[in-house]
Amino acid sequence: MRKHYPLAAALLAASLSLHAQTQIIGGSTGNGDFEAGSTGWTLVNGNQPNKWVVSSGAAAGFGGAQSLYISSSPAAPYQHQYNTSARSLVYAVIDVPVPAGSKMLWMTYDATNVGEGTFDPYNSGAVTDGLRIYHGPTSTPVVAGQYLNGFIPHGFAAQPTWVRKRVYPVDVTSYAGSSIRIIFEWENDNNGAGSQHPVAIDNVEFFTSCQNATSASASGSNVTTTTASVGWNTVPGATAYQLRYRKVSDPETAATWAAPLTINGNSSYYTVLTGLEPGTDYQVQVRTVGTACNEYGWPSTFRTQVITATSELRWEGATVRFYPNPVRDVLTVDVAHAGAPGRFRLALVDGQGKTVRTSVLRPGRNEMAVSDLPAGLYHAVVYEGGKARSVRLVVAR
Ligand SMILES: [Ca+2]
Ligand SMILES: [Ca+2]
Repeated sequence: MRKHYPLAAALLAASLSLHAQTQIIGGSTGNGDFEAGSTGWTLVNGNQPNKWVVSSGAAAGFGGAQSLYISSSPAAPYQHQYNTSARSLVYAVIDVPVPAGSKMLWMTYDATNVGEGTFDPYNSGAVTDGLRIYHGPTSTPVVAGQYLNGFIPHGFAAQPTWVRKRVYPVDVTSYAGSSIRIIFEWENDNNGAGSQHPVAIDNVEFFTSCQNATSASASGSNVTTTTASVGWNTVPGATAYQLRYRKVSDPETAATWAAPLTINGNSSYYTVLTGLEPGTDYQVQVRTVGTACNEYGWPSTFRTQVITATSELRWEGATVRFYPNPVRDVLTVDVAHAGAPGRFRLALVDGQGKTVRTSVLRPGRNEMAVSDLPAGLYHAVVYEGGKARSVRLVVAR
């Protein structure tokens, strides 16, 4: 039985500037955008019925003319669909050079996958038709139809639209000066269940940094609607720390990103950002001054709290909370109840009565991307057996 230690993901816009992190692969460099076909990648498909291909047929939303995706088509044109009754286990592999002196490596990529199952950070086996990502030495054997062992996976399903993903950093100290193998795994079972489309990936970017302990972060009570207390670990020999931040949606020319804050003193370990926008995703990075390595550490993201109201449904011992309302990009649905998983189903219905989203609600936190929906009034309808309750939800642009 494989043991999975999944990694969390968040939005990230890639960046490259003087003394920034080092971008190893991205855009046409290393064919991270798949515009040069599968050059630089090894597709390990064997005789599996659902295969990795690099072609032009993926669901709209990828960059350029091609992306990497799963297809059951035996020959071109490759449809972006899979055979849900034929088990497949296939890999797309890239060996990434790691510069000497590197300590951390992280990856960002665009992806979409409906498949089957919902990624569960505590049980990644819940993804029955989905993507997982592994890393290991370049000697790692990769064989279609055979499981990998012992590597750290990250993966997901149930994402119908393209989103930017970020994989938490990997300690690459032992790979510095050589290469690390990154492995994208697609697996589907043969239960006949699963929804089109399967996974597609584009715009893969890898970054490294010689920084290790200086990753900045802010979370929980350290973040309010307009402020964030950002902390980091101190580094021996540093005379100061520089911190830059921006809204994830901001360009790299944003003033708070182009001109970092300087916090003097070796023992400084936090600063408070003010004037932030409520309900907004921010990205933050920190680096040292006065040390041999002055690259930024791996970036983290945080979301300021929302001011807008929470809408809530309550009945028979259960609470279903929707927020923010109005919502722009991602609707969060928190479910508290003592019933079985999958007790509730959610449908999002537009003003014309058309169902535009459906989902099975898990106990705990659920997220639904709504950034592609037109602005307007919707009803979030929660079903339990034959019963339904709804709240009014505003999608704002
Ligand atoms: Ca592309
Ligand atoms: Ca399935």
